[in-house]
Amino acid sequence: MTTPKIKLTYFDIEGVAEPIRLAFALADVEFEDDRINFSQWSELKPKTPHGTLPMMTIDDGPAIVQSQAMLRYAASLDKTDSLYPADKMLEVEQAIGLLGDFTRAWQPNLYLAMRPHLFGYPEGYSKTEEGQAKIKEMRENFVANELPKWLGYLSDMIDANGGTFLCGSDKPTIADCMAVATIRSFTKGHVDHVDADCVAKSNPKIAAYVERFCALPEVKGRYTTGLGASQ
Ligand SMILES: N[C@@H](CCC(=O)N[C@@H](CS)C(=O)NCC(=O)O)C(=O)O
Repeated sequence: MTTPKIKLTYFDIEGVAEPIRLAFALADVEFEDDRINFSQWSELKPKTPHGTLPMMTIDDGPAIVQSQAMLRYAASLDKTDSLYPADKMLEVEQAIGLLGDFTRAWQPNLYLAMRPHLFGYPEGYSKTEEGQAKIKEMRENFVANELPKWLGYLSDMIDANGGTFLCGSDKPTIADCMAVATIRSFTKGHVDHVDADCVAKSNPKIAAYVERFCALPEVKGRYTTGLGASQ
């Protein structure tokens, strides 16, 4: 089978496209990493199926959306079949489900600042004194009281599955691609009131896991900030 021509369009951030990019890197699959800026986005948004990115085309075919679909597609192109082995389906899906819960638990802390109307607050709320205090309190509370719980679930999973990656092998799966992107998003120092060392302080085993993943030859040198950047 010849490798299809793949174009992945997303913003110039890691976000929900990064697990897909990592999976392509691990599977040694070439793709066009199309990163757009926000002025390009206002023109493109109405032309996308759901008004969101990432978006993918395969052999110039119709637009495909939903990052999770693309992540599993990337795994299907892995000739070594290690990114999503059939005999690890339950482990991989459990880990991906857990990461979805973790992200959903964190999202209000992020989006209250960006989209306050979703939470019943007026536009511009995050610029007010009250809004700023609320966001600070929520994020600090999450880092102190919620983050350790989610990182603990992940490190328990790694421990129960042999101590290297989430799903029990010396090779990463798409669950690890998603986990590393999710965890790294807390460690780049770009979110107000979230210290870049919060993961390392809260759960050193998880910090070591991210470093281990980022030391893989296919990933090494990829990052300049956050956990894994020293690899
Ligand atoms: N469930 C979708 C979520 C897509 C999504 O919400 N994308 C955001 C960026 S992470 C977006 O396009 N935001 C820009 C906008 O809504 O205008 C996926 O995983 O692909």
